[in-house]
Amino acid sequence: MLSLALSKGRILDDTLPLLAAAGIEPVEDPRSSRKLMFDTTRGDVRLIVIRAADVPTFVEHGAADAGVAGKDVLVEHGGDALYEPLDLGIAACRLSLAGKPGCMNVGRRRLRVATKYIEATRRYFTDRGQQVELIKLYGSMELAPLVGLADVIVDLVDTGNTLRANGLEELDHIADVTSRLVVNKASMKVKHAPLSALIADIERSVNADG
Ligand code: PRT
Ligand code: MG
Repeated sequence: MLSLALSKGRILDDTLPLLAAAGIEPVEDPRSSRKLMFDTTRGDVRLIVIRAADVPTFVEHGAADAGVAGKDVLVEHGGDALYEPLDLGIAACRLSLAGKPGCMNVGRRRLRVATKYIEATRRYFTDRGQQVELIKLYGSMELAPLVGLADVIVDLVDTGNTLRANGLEELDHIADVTSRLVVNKASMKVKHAPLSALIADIERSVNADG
């Protein structure tokens, strides 16, 4: 039995068609069910549906053999405990620095940066030799500059509509983000044949989709 961890929302929406093309369909629709575990049309593959940020943890501990997570989530999780054999090219967006016009002019004090992406943001400013004050948020980063909580934010941007709607502009493009297939290292040894076959099947779906 192989278990694959996915998260609700855009990752699930974009991953289900790739799995279907690989002959793996959940017997019940995880988008409408309240269940958290699903058998599939392939008897040896089971899906579990969890929070996006929890996918690396489940896979690292072997609670799932593999999973799909955004590169943003993987960078924050850190470490090298996971294999990352496949860029699925789905749920694409970019990590960007954004703020109100003129927001970078803070004189001699430190720039205050609000973000959910502490690791990526720390790396970005460290690379520039700039000392900043990091403010950890769990969502609605766009609000922070509007209410004086921060000078700038680091957040994911897709269409740019959310930034525009809040009067913010994109100041720098920090990184491109797509979702990756990640695999537990022990599973890769113990379940080598079925996991390699699953990875190859998903890779074919990704390439056919391109
Ligand atoms: O919902 P939950 O709190 O459990 O987790 P989550 O919010 O992280 O899950 P979800 O489903 O929203 O996102 C999962 C993954 O989708 C992220 O980890 C990214 O890898 C990827 N992804 C792709 C995005 C976006 N695009 C995206 N646009 N995640 C979030 N956004 C948000 C962004 O934070 C901002 O608020 O959408 C807004 C910007 O979108 P635009 O189109 O207005 O620019
Ligand atoms: Mg969400």
